[in-house]
Amino acid sequence: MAVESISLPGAEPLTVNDINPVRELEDCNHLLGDHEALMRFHDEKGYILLRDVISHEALDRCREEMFAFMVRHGLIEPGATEPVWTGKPFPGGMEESPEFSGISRRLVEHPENLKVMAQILGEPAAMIPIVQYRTYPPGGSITGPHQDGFYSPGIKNYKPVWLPITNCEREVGGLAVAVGQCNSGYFHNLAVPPFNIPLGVIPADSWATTDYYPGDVLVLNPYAPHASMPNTSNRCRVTIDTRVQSAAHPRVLLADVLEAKPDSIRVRSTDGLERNFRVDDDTFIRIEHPGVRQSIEDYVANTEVGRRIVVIFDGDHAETLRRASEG
Ligand SMILES: O=C(O)CCC(=O)C(=O)O
Repeated sequence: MAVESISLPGAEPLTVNDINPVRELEDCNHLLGDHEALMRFHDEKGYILLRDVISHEALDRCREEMFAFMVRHGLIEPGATEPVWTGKPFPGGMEESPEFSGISRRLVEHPENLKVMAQILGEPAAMIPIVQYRTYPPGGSITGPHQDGFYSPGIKNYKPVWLPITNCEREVGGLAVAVGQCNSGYFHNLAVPPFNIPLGVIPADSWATTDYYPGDVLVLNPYAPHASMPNTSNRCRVTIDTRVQSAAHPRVLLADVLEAKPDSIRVRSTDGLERNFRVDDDTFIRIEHPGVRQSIEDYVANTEVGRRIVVIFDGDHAETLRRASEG
């Protein structure tokens, strides 16, 4: 890896408005069944796009469940078959709402979908209880350019998966990826908090997008710069992004806190086992808010017994302690 991160004091951040995805993402269905070739594509281009591989039966249920949330919040009309926006403002910030709890698990753990996830991982797959559910109306939230690995250290043997639940043509604001830009380390600017990717470091002509449809899966390399595009349609963007991990060698577990100490955390994982992990300055703690790092003092003071969290671990070391987004 050439660079670990960059430092450009005074640099302007790259924004979604600076991105014009002139290229088209390529689909990788022809590489299914040849995991080495699939990974070569992923390692070189920074993504895997599979078309129409997710069970439609599971997607139909998922869409119904997400539509029920959207009707409750006035985003779409009752009985809507397309996510046409009512015009009612949406406050946002509900990507990890407990109202969605279980939807992603039911989708990912559908037997047909687990087979697809196993093809992506190259081994049997299990869901990771970190999920964002997006129901973005036109003109709503946009995800700025970033690389996932910069914000999620320590997760190994896993893959992030991004799933359109309803049609997500480019005007609905799907993801754009800077193709082939996953082998230069992190572009995030350490010199300027909050460490956005600066303008001018990613070739403008590397950005690609496509029209996404239910059944497609986009997998992102942790070093691949990506961003969502503005939604200029009359429909809401309905997508899920989650992660899948090795079933045999999981590195992420869902657990309830038994004791939070400055140098360790004792938890009971959902399989009933009690486990102890070391906590130190290298532990990335974000239990209160998924996007804000906490100090050890703050975590000890605020993490109550019984709190459900996600532990990302390496042996007995807690790499990340995160708010659980999925029960
Ligand atoms: O869907 C989005 O807006 C962002 C998704 C994303 O950045 C991801 O899946 O890593």
